[in-house]
Amino acid sequence: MARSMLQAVSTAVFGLSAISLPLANAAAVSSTATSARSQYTLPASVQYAENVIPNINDPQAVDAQSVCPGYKATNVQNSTFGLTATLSLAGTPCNLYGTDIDTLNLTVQYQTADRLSVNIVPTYVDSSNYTQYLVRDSLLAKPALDEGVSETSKFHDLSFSWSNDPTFAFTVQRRSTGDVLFTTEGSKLIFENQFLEFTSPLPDDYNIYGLGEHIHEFRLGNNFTATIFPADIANPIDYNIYGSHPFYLETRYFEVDPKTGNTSITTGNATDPSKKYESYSHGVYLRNTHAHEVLLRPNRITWRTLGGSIDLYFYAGPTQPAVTKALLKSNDALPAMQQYYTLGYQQCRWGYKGWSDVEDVASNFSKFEIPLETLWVDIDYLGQLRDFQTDPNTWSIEEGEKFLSSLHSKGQHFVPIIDSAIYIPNPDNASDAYAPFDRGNEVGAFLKNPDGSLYIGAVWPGFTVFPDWLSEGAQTWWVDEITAFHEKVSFDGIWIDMSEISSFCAGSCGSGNLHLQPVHPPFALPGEPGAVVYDYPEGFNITNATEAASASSGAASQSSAASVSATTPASTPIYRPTVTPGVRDVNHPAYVINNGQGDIANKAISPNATHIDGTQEYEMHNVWGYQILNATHNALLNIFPEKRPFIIGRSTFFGSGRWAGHWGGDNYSKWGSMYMSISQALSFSLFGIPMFGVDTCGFLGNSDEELCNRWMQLSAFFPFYRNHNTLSTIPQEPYRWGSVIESTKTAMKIRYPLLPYMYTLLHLAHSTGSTVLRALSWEFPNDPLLANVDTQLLLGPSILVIPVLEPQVSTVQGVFPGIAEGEKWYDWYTQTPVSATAGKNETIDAPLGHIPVYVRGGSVLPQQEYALTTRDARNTPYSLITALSAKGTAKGELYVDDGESVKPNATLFVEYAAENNTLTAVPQGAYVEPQPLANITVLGVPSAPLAGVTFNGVKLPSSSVAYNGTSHVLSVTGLKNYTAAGAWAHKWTLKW
Ligand code: MIG
Repeated sequence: MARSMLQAVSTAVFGLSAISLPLANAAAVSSTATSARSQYTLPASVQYAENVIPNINDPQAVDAQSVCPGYKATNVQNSTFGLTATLSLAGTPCNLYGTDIDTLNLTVQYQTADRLSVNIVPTYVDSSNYTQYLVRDSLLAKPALDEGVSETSKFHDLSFSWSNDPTFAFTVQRRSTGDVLFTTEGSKLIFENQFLEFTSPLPDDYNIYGLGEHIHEFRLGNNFTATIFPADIANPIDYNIYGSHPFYLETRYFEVDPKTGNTSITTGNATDPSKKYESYSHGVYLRNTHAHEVLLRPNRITWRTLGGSIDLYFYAGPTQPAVTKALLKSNDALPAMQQYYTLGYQQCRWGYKGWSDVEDVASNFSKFEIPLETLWVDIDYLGQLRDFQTDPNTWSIEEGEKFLSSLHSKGQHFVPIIDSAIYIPNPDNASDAYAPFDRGNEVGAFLKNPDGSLYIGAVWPGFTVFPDWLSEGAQTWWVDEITAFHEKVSFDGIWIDMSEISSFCAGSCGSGNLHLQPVHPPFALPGEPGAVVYDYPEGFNITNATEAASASSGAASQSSAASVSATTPASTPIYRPTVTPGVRDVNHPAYVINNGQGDIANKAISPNATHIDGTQEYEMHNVWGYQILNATHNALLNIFPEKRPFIIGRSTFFGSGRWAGHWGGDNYSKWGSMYMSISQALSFSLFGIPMFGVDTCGFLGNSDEELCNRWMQLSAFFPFYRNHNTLSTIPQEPYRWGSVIESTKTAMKIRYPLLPYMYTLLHLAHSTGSTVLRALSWEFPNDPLLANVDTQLLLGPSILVIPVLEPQVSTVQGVFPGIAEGEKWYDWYTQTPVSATAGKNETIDAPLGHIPVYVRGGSVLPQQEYALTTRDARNTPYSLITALSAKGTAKGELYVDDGESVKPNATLFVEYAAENNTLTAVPQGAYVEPQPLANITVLGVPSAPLAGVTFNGVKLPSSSVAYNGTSHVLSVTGLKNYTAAGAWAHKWTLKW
């Protein structure tokens, strides 16, 4: 019989020694306004369940392929749109990591011309022996069969075949190339109640991207285990972090025979400049909410889940944009349209102590004339760290009201954090009342233990309960609480944290212990004794030798002193769970995933926490963060029915983008974190969450001038642009260092003018599934050399950024994609073409304060002027940059609306096209944009326009036209008079 986790934990932590719970040392007690007595600190051991060894690292782990029987298909029925069959266990059950399920239903559907689904579920899904959770369609959209498509498979680019020799296997092929995309041929299908496995060979050096959420290079490589299980953990390389995105994009490069046009597959990066290549991309999505992991090994991919079903979708592409668009559309996962203001600069930190602190921050931004759009506050503002109440002393409602109305009047915005866990008051202390808990509890809003009692974990405020999003009560309660809170604090958006869902103790550690409330977390907070932050970025020892020396001696003496911080006791024996056939043990699944936190109950609520419908966190953990974003979206719509909700959430699932954006979580003030931010952003482009950014200048550890200088510039090209910092570290707002003020303005003088372009990209992402930040390999799919590039990025199709990602350098290496095919790149600053060699890493000048940015020839970029808020920027005239391709052509587009409405009553879409020395703008739509057009700059004009320049047939005065014969830049100014009704009120033509 499995050990009860609840019991194991409470024995370990409180059991017989409950009375000897350590009293917190006075300094380690966080300030709690009303607590007269000393606060209890939870013991460190409370954080850990078992000491486990992940299967992938366990020499004793048995390979399911070697002992399990596989299945045989019978009763195969070809249907109009695919086939169905029964799969029966082909031998004695192996019961290796669960109980083998003897009969399965297979359903294959050619759902659309470019999508194939393979679905395998137990025949008796509801049998009490085989509790096998199938994802509800009401929870997560399910791609549907499009009956409008041809009934025969011959028009589909994907083909499905199967065999029974020696056991059931299936193969998905790309018909147009004959390429096998996925095949389980030669392996067995393993389908147990707590373990599923299917595996396919892959080409040499395959190129796979996605499978989030991890901190890893963009191209995942061929020796990586992508564990998919949300964890509250600072950004460890290669381990699972906050979100779940069980999707991958695979790109295969083929060599094209110049004579025959035939293709043959090549390996990832093998290129020969004399040869031509082309690529095909496809996507694979597993719709499964269980903990799982995907093993990327040389020439093989293996999926393992801890339950559920095989609900697989293959997307034919054959390009990345085609895969992403089809994926997002078919899963109802097109990203939310954001309000315009959310593209402005955002400032946050953990450690603003009151309204007066944030007032100071706001006034410093205006004093130094740095754009500030949105101020964020962290848990500091929460009264006793409890949601929906503010600290009455330094964060009074009255003072907040005054401050926020003045902030709003300046066109600025405010976003507070809301934590996922809800404080549960001390029943023995009448003054500890907490009404949000009572109201939620009354309507059954919280998760339970299997015995029906409340599941009580611990987070910031002390012991807490956790919303059960499957209960109707939780949904309405959450909306009501947020709505009521907005009446006190008029926020503009919401930041959702700790939604993995995190808990600082394993098991329901608060059960029976509420009299100790409020309790301190079982570890020291940053800055508390033993956790003083002495860390600085690499290079700090060179730029700030004296401070670096004193920090390192501080660090040394701290680490030699007895540390308050908790670690798993090394002496705890490793626990290897075993299988009892017929028994489902959610607390100790026999297959141990490679979770960065160890046991799946560590730093998270336990798998046996139970929902209203009987499902448990075991099968729902991966979507807790997805559900809170849905509920929060509903709350914001309740408050602002007409406005697009602005939410940034920490834990996401594939599809969360329809409600929220995401930030990269607890990164480090280190150069490596800045580098990884590019891969993170590109991955989230694939997951349909373009509203992405990371904690600029770094969250954990102290930042420094050089790192912050470079990072403020890089993040300026990410849709979500926020600087955030942990408690007790040195301040890192951009105005803290002279050179950072300058570099920030330099970058913002590119970002703010480009906001119309960025907003258009977001709109296109929202309406079509295209991406905002792009990998070079997506825009230039025929160059295998780009498959790995994650040190550069593209903002839309037209802006190339090559950032410096290391300290103490004044140059950066970068490649200019497409040169071999005649692509032209213009330096943003000089507006002149770059001379670059195809496939070569060029050395580019990049002294501190300069971020290399390039415009792609063939682009028309709509711009407005730089201003300190987006409101002011939107009230400035437009201009256009037209960067001509080598052929003298260019195109571009602009989307405009009121910037906030859920359903704008009018929109405007402008298309630009240039050829033969003529640029036209063709508007469509009823939205009235009053701003005129001031200037047009054309880059790459070979010779002076001798016949002059005309605008709509009217010859412009020579004072309006300047041509530079050296730079080949044509500047047309003074157009306001011709466009007084608005830049895009009518179609117009410029000829030169
Ligand atoms: O574990 O609210 O990722 O951005 O500053 C710390 C305090 C809890 C984690 C978030 C971080 C935030 C911090 N929170």
